[in-house]
Amino acid sequence: MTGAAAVLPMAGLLFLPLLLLVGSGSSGVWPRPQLFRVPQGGGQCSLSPSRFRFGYAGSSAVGPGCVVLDQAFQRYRRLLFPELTENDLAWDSLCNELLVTVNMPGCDGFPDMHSKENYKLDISEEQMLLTADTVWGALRGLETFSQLVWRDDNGTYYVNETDIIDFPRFAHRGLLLDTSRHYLPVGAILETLDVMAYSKFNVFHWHIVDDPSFPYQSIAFPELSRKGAYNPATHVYTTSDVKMVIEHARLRGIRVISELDTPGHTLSWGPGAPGLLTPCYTGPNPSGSYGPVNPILNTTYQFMAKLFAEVSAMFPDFYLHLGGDEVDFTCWRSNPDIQAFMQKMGFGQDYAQLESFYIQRLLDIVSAYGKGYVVWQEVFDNRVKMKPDTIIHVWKENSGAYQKEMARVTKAGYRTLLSAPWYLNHISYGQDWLQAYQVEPLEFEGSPEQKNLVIGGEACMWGEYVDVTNLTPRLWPRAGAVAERLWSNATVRDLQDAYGRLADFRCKLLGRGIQAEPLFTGYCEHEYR
Ligand code: CP6
Repeated sequence: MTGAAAVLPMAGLLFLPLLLLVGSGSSGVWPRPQLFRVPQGGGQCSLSPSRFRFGYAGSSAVGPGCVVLDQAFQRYRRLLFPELTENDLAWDSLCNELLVTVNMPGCDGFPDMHSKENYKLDISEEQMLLTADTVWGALRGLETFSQLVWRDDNGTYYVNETDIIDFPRFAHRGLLLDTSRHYLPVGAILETLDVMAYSKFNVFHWHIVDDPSFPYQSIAFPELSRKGAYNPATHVYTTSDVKMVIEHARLRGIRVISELDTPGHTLSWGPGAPGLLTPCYTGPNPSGSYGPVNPILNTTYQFMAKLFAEVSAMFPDFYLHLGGDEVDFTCWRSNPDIQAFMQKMGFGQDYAQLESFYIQRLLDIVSAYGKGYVVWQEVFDNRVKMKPDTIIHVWKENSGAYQKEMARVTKAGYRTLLSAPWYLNHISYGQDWLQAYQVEPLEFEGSPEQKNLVIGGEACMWGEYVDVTNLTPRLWPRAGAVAERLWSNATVRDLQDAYGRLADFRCKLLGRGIQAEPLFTGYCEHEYR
């Protein structure tokens, strides 16, 4: 038996009567490349850990000194040969060098929505070549290469003869972490970015603040975290923490999109920003509790302008996520000043119009800083006037209605991101990765032009029941199911094949020190701690 358990009886646990066979560990790449050719009777070639090198090809537009690749070479050497010691036997082999060619110059920038991530791997006994248009594509190719290398029972490393041409199906392949319901130490975020790179995710959506706590340490408004963080000394993200996360992500070809969700989900802002939130009323008197951001005050917009100026400069990505979800109108409704404003504006009893009034002003503020924005679907549902390049994030999962929402959003000409079927915080007994895997993001009624507006999706890890103790096993390997759906060809849907490769990917994660949970019964060739 090789790899994970060889045979998997699924009796009773699944609606699918599958008998799953795990392929040889060496052919498993997760997510599956677009074009993957293993020649008939193809050979295999040995690698000497102490001799092995990554090198820049002479024709490459980037070379030594390119930090993104120099550091990636070091990381992948360690991942490939974790037990490398000075005494390792060295031997000559033509597979002791992977030559990398990058066609376009540039190592210092940030990946963006339009970055090309395509690459080509030619592995034969004559040569090993990785070619990519950009350093970001080269990173994807290095990851694939690292998954092609395997070890026999004697501990010798091999790579099989292979041709791979690969590129992502969707440009935006995101993972949301919620650092408000529970604080996540920076180390846990950095580890998550590592595993995102292993599975070719390219967007970290940082839902950094919310009702329960405000861990973002603002320079302009330090009171926000001083009064709103769980612990203002320890449970905060300082500017240097944020910069560290952004650089760690950049070196892995991952964009960081921050979300400061307003006008709802802002209770933790209240103590540090007096006057920002709406006072709720019981009858004629303030009740002492607070609701969403107060949208009728000029001071609110002055505050937002200053805060978002800071956030726009802090996070280099073109896009900010502005939230806009789940605004509870009860408090607004109870407040006499808000009622009077509604009358004055002619909004009647339609509080969605008040929400739109707020969001439109916020969008104008952020646009003036030269940023684009992503918003949750309610902003579209409530007919807020938006720039045509706004991205609508579909999250409501009620009874399969998300397909209808995708149709409506794209029919209106907006680009869209899908998260509704991908809540990793939801768990159930059994193999719930299968549901996430079987989603087809383009399965809704619409023209080809509409389908083109689906730029990808995000797996979400909402934090109500998740902190650093259970984050990693709850994320991995389940998030991998979403990663493959967003990277690989739409035709890659074979559950039997996916099971084998995902179980194998999980074993590779254990080998890399990541506490990924098992899919089902079985074992890994090397049991790791
Ligand atoms: N927090 C915020 C949440 C959710 C949303 N926004 C959420 C609600 C219900 C489900 C999943 C997530 N926890 N700020 C909605 C986008 Cl099922």
